Amino acid sequence: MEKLIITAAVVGAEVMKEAQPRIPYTPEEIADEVLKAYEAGASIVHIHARFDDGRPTQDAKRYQEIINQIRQRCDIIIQVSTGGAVGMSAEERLQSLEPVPEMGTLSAGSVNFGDGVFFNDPSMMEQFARRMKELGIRPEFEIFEVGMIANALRLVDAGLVTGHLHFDFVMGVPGGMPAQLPLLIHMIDQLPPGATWSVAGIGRYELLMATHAILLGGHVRVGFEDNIYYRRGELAESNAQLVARIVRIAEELGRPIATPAEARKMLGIVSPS
Ligand code: KMH
Ligand code: ZN
Repeated sequence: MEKLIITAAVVGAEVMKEAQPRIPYTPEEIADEVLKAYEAGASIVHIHARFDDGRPTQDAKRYQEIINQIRQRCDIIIQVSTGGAVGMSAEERLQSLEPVPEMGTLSAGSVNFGDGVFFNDPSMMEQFARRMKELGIRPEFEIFEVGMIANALRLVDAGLVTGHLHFDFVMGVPGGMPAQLPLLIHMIDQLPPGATWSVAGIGRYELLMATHAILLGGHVRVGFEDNIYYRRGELAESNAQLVARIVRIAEELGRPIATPAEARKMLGIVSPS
């Protein structure tokens, strides 16, 4: 089986220090957390930006600062969020692409998200895909519901997404699809030949879905954005601790871990930003 790409989603837009005291907010805190996750085996980092007080922001300068800090530390693939937080406008969300990172997320439809709605109508999806294509940024389709795969493939058919296709199945968001193995298998069956995929299981489903993904030849996303616990009732010490557990399981199951350089090749990414 292919080497395993581990994505560390170290920040997110929702978790605050009150819930997980180790969640990073500042560019330095984020980059330090990224370095530890990289050393543990992550080859991609999915980043969001925060103000110093923890409020989410899509400010381009803040993203640039985070990217600079990460680049001083390691060569991990940097994937910025274009999802931001529920309620942000398209223009606000697109600012994170201004530093021209290697990868960006491309959410493939609207979904209830906790008490709110994560809004991504067809014209927004097209706008985001077009911008990423213009800038040469490799998209990762974020799939919160089964029907979103067809939405993503419509963008491909329209020529707005070209080259290698990579999907991230986000399973277990309250309001989105549940984290269930038959659903995962159904989604894998919908993908075009050559596409790669990862799973981000939310909360207590993170470890379970990650293990399914390792066995099924997919890739894995873990981190505080999706899950703040190591096990029931025990907060994780760091994002790296969650990554390290995946590395141990993968090695036992015969999936060696991809380096950032290997992951770049697998995902068709030309060069570091
Ligand atoms: N924070 C969620 C509303 C992404 O990063 O692209 C959206 C999200 C997806 O996290
Ligand atoms: Zn995110």
